[in-house]
Amino acid sequence: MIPPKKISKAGRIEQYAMNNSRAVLLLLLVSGKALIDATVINVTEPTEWWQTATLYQIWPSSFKDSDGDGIGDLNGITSKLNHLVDMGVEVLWLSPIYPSPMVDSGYDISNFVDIYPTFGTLQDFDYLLATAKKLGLKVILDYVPNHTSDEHEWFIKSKAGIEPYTDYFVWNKGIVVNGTRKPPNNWLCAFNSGSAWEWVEEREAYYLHQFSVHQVDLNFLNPRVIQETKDIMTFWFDRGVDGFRIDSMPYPVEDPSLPDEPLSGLPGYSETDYYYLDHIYTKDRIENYHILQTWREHVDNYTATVNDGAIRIIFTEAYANISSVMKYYNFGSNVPFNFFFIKDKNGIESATVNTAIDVVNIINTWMENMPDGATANWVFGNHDNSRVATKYGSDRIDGINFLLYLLPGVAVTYNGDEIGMTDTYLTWEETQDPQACSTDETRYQPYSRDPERTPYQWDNTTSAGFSTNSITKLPVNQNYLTLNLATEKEVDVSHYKNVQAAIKLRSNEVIRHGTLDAQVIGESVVAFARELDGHEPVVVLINWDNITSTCSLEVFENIPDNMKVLISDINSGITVGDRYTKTRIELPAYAAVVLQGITDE
Ligand SMILES: *[C@@H]1O[C@H](CO)[C@@H](O)[C@H](O)[C@H]1NC(C)=O
Ligand SMILES: *[C@@H]1O[C@H](CO)[C@@H](O)[C@H](O)[C@H]1NC(C)=O
Ligand SMILES: *[C@@H]1O[C@H](CO)[C@@H](O)[C@H](O)[C@H]1NC(C)=O
Ligand SMILES: *[C@@H]1O[C@H](CO)[C@@H](O)[C@H](O)[C@H]1NC(C)=O
Ligand SMILES: *[C@@H]1O[C@H](CO)[C@@H](O)[C@H](O)[C@H]1NC(C)=O
Ligand SMILES: *[C@@H]1O[C@H](CO)[C@@H](O)[C@H](O)[C@H]1NC(C)=O
Ligand SMILES: *[C@@H]1O[C@H](CO)[C@@H](O)[C@H](O)[C@H]1NC(C)=O
Ligand SMILES: [Ca+2]
Ligand SMILES: [Ca+2]
Repeated sequence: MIPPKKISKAGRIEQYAMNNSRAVLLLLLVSGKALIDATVINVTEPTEWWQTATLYQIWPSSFKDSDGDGIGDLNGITSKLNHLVDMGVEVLWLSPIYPSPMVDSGYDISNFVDIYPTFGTLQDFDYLLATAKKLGLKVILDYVPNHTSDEHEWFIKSKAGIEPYTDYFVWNKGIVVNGTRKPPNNWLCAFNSGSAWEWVEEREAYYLHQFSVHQVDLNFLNPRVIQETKDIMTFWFDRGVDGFRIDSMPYPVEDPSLPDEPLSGLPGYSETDYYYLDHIYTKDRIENYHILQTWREHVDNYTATVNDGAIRIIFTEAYANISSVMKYYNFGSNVPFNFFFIKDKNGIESATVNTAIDVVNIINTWMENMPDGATANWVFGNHDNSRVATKYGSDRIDGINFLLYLLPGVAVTYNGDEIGMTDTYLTWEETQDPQACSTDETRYQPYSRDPERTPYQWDNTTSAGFSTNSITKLPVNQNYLTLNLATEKEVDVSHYKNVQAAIKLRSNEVIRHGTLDAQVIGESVVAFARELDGHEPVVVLINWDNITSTCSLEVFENIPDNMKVLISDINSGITVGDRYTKTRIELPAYAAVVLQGITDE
């Protein structure tokens, strides 16, 4: 879950068309942007499995359809778990699989302890889990705590005033002004449709919904609600999951005194638009961190009770500023997702990633703000944002994957990005995302998340091998005949083979815990060195711009004079095994390479 998109879905390829380094320099001077001081950053030696994990996000309705109804399902996922093993990933993260009226793609849950029938049954889930364990994969579920579907039994009973559900949600009688009843304050819901309060005649009160009117906010000040959330986690741990990715951490708790929120002053928003207000009483509240801490304690208590030596993890999602995000580390999140390659510093606008300097700044800002000993992580795409190939351009796919897999810490991949899948164009009639459907034919595109949610492209057969049905829930991208996994496995060089090679390199001690030194070198080359005493260093170079760039590795300490190519971007013309002297490396436009030092010979 993500706050609604702002007016434009900026950050797409046109933003990156800057192909003249002079223009870049000029732009930098004008905007006053500068490179954060480069320093060599120490990386703590990992002691637990998750600290170097590769996390693979599966969007269940579009991964693999096992029964030909055109919709992905659990048995389909199970049948394709070998793909994760082949790729080299270690952890599977499933986006919501729970029963839901599907008002918001399953993020509106009507039962937290069952499976959406279209996806399968609890038995199918157990089989998926058992198969995953056999293959050595860990499994993480999405957990969506802040609200329930308005069809959830708790809400139905709460509306009717049946105990103990009466106070499971945030109810308020509102205020009467000149004989007319009004909501208690000016809070707006995030779907740009006005008030966050909805009147229920049966209960003679308003309920709070920070998102759609069908997503009812739970009352986290009620200890019973907290207990319910713990019981839900226990239910899935008992079945064998390894942890949770908790959705939208900034939203569970609001200020209980319900004060009006101030105007944001942002231009271009009408009174009913979410960004018309500054959400100081409904987002990023300190109480959310305390709830996270309770969940952490619950998870650790569970582990202590079953005493099986397993390590259970909590990853958290929060689009917020860097200090708010970093704080989740201190309150029990193993890894708060790093979205700064996706969203800007406030977590609202698209990230600015125009230049090599932007890239290096995002890396160093994260590393330098992390608490001591914490584990970094990198995210370039997900179900809420444009695909990497579309956002960064197809010329940069391999370079982005080198960043993702060879920077220290956890790498998070969204299914399909490993083969360079692109956003799919959908007509207004084909569009299903409620965030887009609530707009109109003339402006739905920037709001729609369907383009990044179309079926996985397995091969060149019917529906890209996703389904035996030629009609699928979301349409298959027409480029599947050439862009698919089978083809990428068959040819000698492909994005997929490079991903496999990069993931393989993660078991090298240098990548596991070598130091990190990230800098811009040459005209516009994103460069980072990973070094560890007693091991050959690894250097990654990504020419960010559309010009040939010549660079030298002398800025890095202790790099040997000669380097060889371990992995090279498929369009670069550079061959694996090629050698370079460190003082002069010429990189074609957009080329990306992974180099390793050669000291003997
Ligand atoms: C990194 O570790 C080295 C060796 O332990 C130490 O000398 C150096 O001060 C550390 N650097 C930072 C930035 O902590
Ligand atoms: C209440 O109604 C009176 C008379 O119509 C009007 O002058 C006043 O502004 C109203 N107050 C509010 C708070 O709307
Ligand atoms: C609350 O619901 C909205 C809408 O689904 C979501 O975006 C937000 O992140 C949710 N918060 C939590 C904590 O689940
Ligand atoms: C964890 O267990 C301890 C000791 O049994 C207990 O005091 C504490 O309340 C538990 N915490 C949670 C979040 O359940
Ligand atoms: C980050 O967000 C928090 C919570 O909204 C706010 O209190 C803090 O001032 C912000 N920090 C910065 C540096 O903008
Ligand atoms: C379809 O894929 C197979 C295997 O990947 C390949 O051998 C065949 O040539 C492809 N056919 C077409 C029409 O692209
Ligand atoms: C890169 O530059 C070449 C030659 O100037 C041009 O043909 C090509 O379209 C450019 N590519 C991009 C992605 O801007
Ligand atoms: Ca199906
Ligand atoms: Ca809430």
